[in-house]
Amino acid sequence: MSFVNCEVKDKIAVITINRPEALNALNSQVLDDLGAAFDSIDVNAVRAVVLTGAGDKSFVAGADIGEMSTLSKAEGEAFGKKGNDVFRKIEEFPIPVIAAVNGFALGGGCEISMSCDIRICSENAMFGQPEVGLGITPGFGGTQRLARLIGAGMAKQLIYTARNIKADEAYRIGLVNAVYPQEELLAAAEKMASQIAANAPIAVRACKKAINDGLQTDIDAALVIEEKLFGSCFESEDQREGMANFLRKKDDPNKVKVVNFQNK
Ligand code: CO8
Repeated sequence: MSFVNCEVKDKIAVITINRPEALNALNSQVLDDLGAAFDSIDVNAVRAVVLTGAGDKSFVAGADIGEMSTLSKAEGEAFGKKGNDVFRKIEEFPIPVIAAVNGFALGGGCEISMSCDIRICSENAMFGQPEVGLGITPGFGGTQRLARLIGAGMAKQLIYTARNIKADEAYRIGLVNAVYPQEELLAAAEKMASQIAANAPIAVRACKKAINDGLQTDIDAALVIEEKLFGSCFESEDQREGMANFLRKKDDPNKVKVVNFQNK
């Protein structure tokens, strides 16, 4: 039995962490199942992924505290690496991943949302890094990604105080892009995924790589990364068709306005 469901429809995959009895907390098996779910996606057929949690209360309430409670130093490090490897897989997944945060996103839950490209959440969502209250540091990338996303000062405040924040504050500090009523969240995430899926997939993937790789380096090297990926788009049929469509539209506004990009 898997703790993670993956459903593919119309070029969109919806991955649901399904352990609602523990508020979708991440134990070793959930992490393994998550990795396997991402591995199972055909990134040439699917163009965007939505990641969410089962139920209407929790996205992910953190790493499994029961499982962590007896770890030794070496086991703690190994558990941290296990989570980091899966989260890095998500971060570097070739196609965009949208986190639809449908409730608690605490500790490892906040951290997994930050390994996604985009976060949107429900009005009842709650974010936080409560680890220091448990005697540990964030261990699935929280100290690194939170500081990169919302700035070091705000990240340090949230991590040192272990204070949880509600959706409106998460929106105000830029941790999430938008807040929706719970019942509208998944549809909003799927709509965004469809908008992404309608664009040229090779170009979208190149944008993700350019942003991610560029953020790891200085601006001069980053611009070279962009130039190379930009150049590579000119080997694609989708570039030729996308631009030809624009020029056709200019000649005759009644000509086809939507390109059916072929991922070639
Ligand atoms: N781990 C294991 N079980 C959990 C977790 C969790 N993180 N969160 C909730 N559960 C379980 C509860 O134990 C409970 O199970 P049971 O019914 O068997 O008693 C069930 O889920 C429902 O939870 P509650 O009854 O507590 O529900 P409430 O609505 O009363 O409270 C809260 C909801 C506020 C979310 C509360 O459950 C809570 O505080 N949970 C823990 C949140 C937390 O501290 N998360 C951070 C964990 S640390 C972490 O994520 C570190 C990541 C890096 C690890 C690196 C490893 C080295």
